[in-house]
Amino acid sequence: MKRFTLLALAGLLILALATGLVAQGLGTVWSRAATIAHGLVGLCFLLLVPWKSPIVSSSLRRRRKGAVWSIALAVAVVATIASGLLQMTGTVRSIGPLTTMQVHIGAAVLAAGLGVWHYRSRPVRPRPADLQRRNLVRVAVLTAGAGVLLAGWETMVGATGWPGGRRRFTGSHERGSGNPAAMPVTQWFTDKVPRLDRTEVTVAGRVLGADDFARLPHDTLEATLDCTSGWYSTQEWRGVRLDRLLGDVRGESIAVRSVTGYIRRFPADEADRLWLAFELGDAPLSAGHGFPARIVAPGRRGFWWVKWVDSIEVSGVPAWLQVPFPLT
Ligand SMILES: Nc1nc2c(c(=O)[nH]1)N[C@H]1C(S)=C(S)[C@@H](COP(=O)(O)O)O[C@H]1N2
Ligand SMILES: [Mo]
Repeated sequence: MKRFTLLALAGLLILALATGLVAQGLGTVWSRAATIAHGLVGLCFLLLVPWKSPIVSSSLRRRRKGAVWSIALAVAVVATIASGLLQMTGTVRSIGPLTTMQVHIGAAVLAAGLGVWHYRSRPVRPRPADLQRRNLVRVAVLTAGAGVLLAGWETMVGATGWPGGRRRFTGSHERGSGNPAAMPVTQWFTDKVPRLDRTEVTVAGRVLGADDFARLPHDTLEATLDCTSGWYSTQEWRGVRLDRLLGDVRGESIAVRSVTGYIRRFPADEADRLWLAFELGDAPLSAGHGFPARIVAPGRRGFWWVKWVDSIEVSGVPAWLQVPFPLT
């Protein structure tokens, strides 16, 4: 069981990161699947504690080198799982300056780094023989056990009436829907809210002003912005659909750049599903929410909803040729 436990923990760490990234990267049904898988993986860690504990005690007794880092890894894993379970309940919005989800992600990144170090200093190399029947049965039992725990936790969250019972399939909690003033203002990493007075946006090389935009057909749509920091807000947005702005899109992607330099590339064939919005809830956008214009990208996570749009350009660079998550 020792060898199985160590291999399983390494595999779980990889799976936890992969499912977490998919859950956070997508705003569609794939995020739902990944979020459930992510929960199962997290609880598998807990189920392995009884088998990992004796391994930990014996190496602590032998005073193996790097014990401090191993303890740090254990703390990071516990913090990751605890904040994940807490996020599900919706009872604690923030811990210090960070949202519960941000604590979860921060602890997970730490655990991943320490986990890689831990594995390299005590490697257990997987072998084809590890795929023996007994281990496959163990994986099945572990998964089933995690399923029972997950269902139990969900049932408890529902029964207590905690806000988590109403969370979205991405794990995000509702904030200020239908009330723009109560909707959080969030930046990805480093951007600051700029106070702009100009209303021009460069579209395919042409500088368009408020009058130009007013002449174009507008849509009012209800759309949900779902931020990876763990909240979502459904609002009424008003703006111009990108295919009406750009006409026939001849290129691979639509690059939307913010005044701040923040940039996202959308696949060219999505022009009829993206909006350049000027209004939120019947009023011009506030500075915080992207004045004069921002992207509304239904079904895409919040970090795609570029604020303070400076330019929209069709480009020959494919949309997949960009980091999946912005770096600044
Ligand atoms: N230019 C720019 N646009 C941005 C961001 C940013 O940091 N810079 N953050 C994104 C993220 S992570 C989210 S969740 C939404 C938040 O929109 P809001 O502040 O209107 O709620 O804006 C997105 N647009
Ligand atoms: Mo976000």
